[in-house]
Amino acid sequence: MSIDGANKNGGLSPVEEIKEKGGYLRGGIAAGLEDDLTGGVDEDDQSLIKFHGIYQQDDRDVRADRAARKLEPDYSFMIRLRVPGGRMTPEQWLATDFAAAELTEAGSIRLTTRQTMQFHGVPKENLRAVLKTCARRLLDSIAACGDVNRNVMCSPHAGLSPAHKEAHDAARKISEYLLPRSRAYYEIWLGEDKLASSPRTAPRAEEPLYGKSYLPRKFKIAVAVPPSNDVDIYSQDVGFAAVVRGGKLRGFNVYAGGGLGMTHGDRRTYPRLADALGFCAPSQAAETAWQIAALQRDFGDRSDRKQARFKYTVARLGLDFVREELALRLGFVMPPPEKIEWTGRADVLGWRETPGGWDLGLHIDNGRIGGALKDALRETAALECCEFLMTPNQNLMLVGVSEKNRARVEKVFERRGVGLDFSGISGLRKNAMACVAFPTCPLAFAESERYLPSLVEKLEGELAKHGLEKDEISIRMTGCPNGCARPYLGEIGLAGKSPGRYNLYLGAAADGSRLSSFFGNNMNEAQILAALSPLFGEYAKNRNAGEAFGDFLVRTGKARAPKNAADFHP
Ligand code: SRM
Ligand code: SF4
Repeated sequence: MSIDGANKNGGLSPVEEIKEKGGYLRGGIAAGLEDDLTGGVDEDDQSLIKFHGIYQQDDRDVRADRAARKLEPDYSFMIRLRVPGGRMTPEQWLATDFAAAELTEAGSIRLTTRQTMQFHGVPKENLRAVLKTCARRLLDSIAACGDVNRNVMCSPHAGLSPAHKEAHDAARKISEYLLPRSRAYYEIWLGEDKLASSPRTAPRAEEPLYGKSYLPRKFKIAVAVPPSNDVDIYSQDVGFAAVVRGGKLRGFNVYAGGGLGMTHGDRRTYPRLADALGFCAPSQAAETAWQIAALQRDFGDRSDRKQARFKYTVARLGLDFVREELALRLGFVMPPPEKIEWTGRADVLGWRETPGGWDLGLHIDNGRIGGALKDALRETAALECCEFLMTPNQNLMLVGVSEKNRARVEKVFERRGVGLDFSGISGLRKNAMACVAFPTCPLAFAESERYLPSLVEKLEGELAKHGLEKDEISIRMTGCPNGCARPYLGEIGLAGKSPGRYNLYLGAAADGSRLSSFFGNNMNEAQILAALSPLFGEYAKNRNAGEAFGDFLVRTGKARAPKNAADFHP
């Protein structure tokens, strides 16, 4: 089977050629770093540099003004780290805090929806320094972006039970197993000698999984530990859900073909939930992930990047084909998935006692860490009294704090004026997520991170009229339909259409097992409030006991449970 086997619709997409000619992710990146006539890098290298976890961006707030003054856009770079399962040591946290403070223009850290962090505003001349700072603490950004397997997510709390710990081990193993083998990252960023360190010359040996052209598109994997579906397992290209019996990990249910990105006005694109493929033992998880990625490598569409995600491959080939092909590659037929149950996706906020000590769940508004909060976290890290866990909800957990250290942590936060009592936060704010969007994201049509908090405040006013302040309702906003904050899995989802305007999606299941569907087109704030307020009122009056908002909307016919691509478009 050839690596470009899926190219039957005509020419390869331009990115395919860039990858093919890139010499295993090297291209002209190293030379481009030396070019001080521009703050950016060559166009082809902008594609290749992503595989190193780096995006070239420009400040969109000043783009028009600079263009009018005939200046180059205000280029800088975003670096996204690879942190499987979101776990960091205090030493690692300190390194990233230092890098953000000293080596970036933004100065802040941005936790992402896939349990890692980004640095925004890294000038070209500081890229190496940031990556070297991280490397000293065994952190890297390899494959955090690009057409490869991305950061592997895992229900964050490794210390809750032995099964949680095993799930984390599996996530780490999958991440390592599916890493690109090219030494390009070490050569370009860390100064490793090319000849000395790259004795392997045969192409397939350099990249046994990916080959010269890597995957047709990004590829995402998560490991969940039920009953929490915090990782949104059905949105992943491949999901592993831990099957735990008698406190022991028996294995994983395997899901495949999820993904959320779509394009306004293109009905061939749509969000899709992953299907259950079967069950595998813990020892089979990494190989299963590898073989599913290999299947996508061989059958994914390399001619049209809008159809290249694995979800479209699964939809095109059918689940039976995927199962049979996978069995051939794995050498065994997966037994059927086992029974598991989901209860929700939210993080536990505040202090809670666990077998490994005290945990502190911190609500972080849209994952942005700066100012006093950043200072408090740095001082806490310096105490070396806990692990730092980034959650799939853009929050942070400090875990494994002893009784004595709990008082020290509290003092740090008190001194910095950062509250630790989250009981006053509304259920909506607690379950709110926004993608980055402006000013850094080149694909944003509308604000997201900078706007959601004020919209939530207005919606809180509406909820209060009906006594719903404490009800856990999820709201997720993105600045475009790509779905980076998983909006189509929010009970209320908003996807940016143009400045100040959003498409509204409603009716997802609170446990992430059902997508929302299209509800309203190109709505401004007043229209969004006018659409949601009466629904809140009806929910307060007519819901069944314990019924979640999304379920209520679908049961009462206010929102549709989506059946096909048309349900996501106006
Ligand atoms: Fe995303 C592209 C930010 C999670 C679907 N995403 C981007 C870029 C890199 C824009 C670009 O291509 O130049 C954004 C950078 C903005 C910035 O300035 O930082 C961006 N995505 C993010 C993050 C930081 C959002 C956040 O607020 O946390 C998340 C980083 C995750 C990570 O750590 O790896 C992020 N992106 C997601 C998710 C959610 C997930 O993976 O759980 C999705 C939907 C799930 C999926 O992949 O189907 C997502 N991002 C996309 C897409 C649409 C892909 C598609 O299938 O069509 C794009 C655009 C693309 O790939 O062409 C995109
Ligand atoms: Fe950018 Fe769109 Fe992703 Fe938001 S959803 S970060 S606007 S690509």
